[in-house]
Amino acid sequence: MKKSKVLFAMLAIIAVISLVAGCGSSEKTTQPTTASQEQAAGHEGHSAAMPKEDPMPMMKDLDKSLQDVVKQAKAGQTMDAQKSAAQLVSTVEKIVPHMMDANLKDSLRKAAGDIKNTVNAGKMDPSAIEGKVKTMQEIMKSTTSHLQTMQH
Ligand SMILES: [Cu+2]
Repeated sequence: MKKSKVLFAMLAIIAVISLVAGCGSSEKTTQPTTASQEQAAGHEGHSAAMPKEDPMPMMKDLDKSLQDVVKQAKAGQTMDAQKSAAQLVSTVEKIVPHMMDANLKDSLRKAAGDIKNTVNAGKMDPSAIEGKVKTMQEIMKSTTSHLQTMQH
């Protein structure tokens, strides 16, 4: 009888300890949430219509997709280049809602679309996309400085 009581007490203690530990860890996970909520509030400051995301990491994704397209086109990896070009266009669509310059929006969409169409048409020689890639890079530079004029 005594032994089982001791065992029960130990189990109870273990239960309490794990409960306390559980509480501690859940408190920790709530902290990043409040931090991102603050960021979202700051973002809403410049336009409530925009998605609550930072477009700067998307610009990095865009640059990576562009580099992938060039690399894969040079290597003759048609399927991969087409996938990267599709990625390029979908990233542009995520960035566009953050832009407040209609002409720049159009230029960015057109430049990405041109690259996608060229790659999809199977024109894989570097000379076919070289000029379009340069144009895209110029517009990306303008887009980055345009986005930097806003608070994100
Ligand atoms: Cu924005």
